[in-house]
Amino acid sequence: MNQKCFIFDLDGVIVDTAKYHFLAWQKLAQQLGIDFTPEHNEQLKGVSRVRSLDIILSLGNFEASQEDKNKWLVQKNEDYLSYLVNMDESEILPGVIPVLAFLKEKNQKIVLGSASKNAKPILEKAKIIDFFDAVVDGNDVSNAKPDPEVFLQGAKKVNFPPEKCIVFEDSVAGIQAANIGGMTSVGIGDEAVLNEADYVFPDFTHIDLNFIENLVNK
Ligand code: B16
Ligand code: MG
Repeated sequence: MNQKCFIFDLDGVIVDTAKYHFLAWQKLAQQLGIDFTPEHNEQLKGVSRVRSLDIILSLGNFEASQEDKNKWLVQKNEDYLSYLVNMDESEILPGVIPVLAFLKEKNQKIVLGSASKNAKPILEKAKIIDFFDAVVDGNDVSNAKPDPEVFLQGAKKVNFPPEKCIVFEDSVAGIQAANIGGMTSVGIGDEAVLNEADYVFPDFTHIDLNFIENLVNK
């Protein structure tokens, strides 16, 4: 039986939590008098919480103590979690469930590889945690994407070599991480932005199950 390991990023691939990250960061930016737009928010996709704060502070040429930064990181996460309180399976991006169900039916390994420290509660709220054979998230890794650590840890958890892994990612850093890790990369989003990926689709509704089957048998 052909078996591969399919690794999914979370935000921007399975669910669109970027909009909630934006609202929470925007609230903090306003409080600090920093102009923070949806365009700026693009720079935060796939980036860790700590690094995201540094990017926002640099937008406003803002110097801050570590103590203040720690306080703001807690505040931002509390605000972010408050937006997730009512989250449910309706937040799953179109076309994702048929792909997960197909992979499950074909006995493929399914792994989550996300920078988010909130990944597990999000998968639970979306009622899809049972699809996953392993979850690696921001609590497990010390090196952020484009370092391949998150994906390599995921592959190791299910005992698969990188060359048998396929990564679905919406961020440039995530595609680079998959490539550096020696995995097949599938970009979800704009082809012009994700041009380093082996394959790119605008979203999962554009992914034919034959494409997935070909990856399984490659
Ligand atoms: P948290 P992903 C990333 O998730 C988000 O894209 C990024 O915007 C966020 O800052 C990061 O998770 C950390 O999230 O604050 O929940 O720990 O795309 O890697 O699934
Ligand atoms: Mg992402």
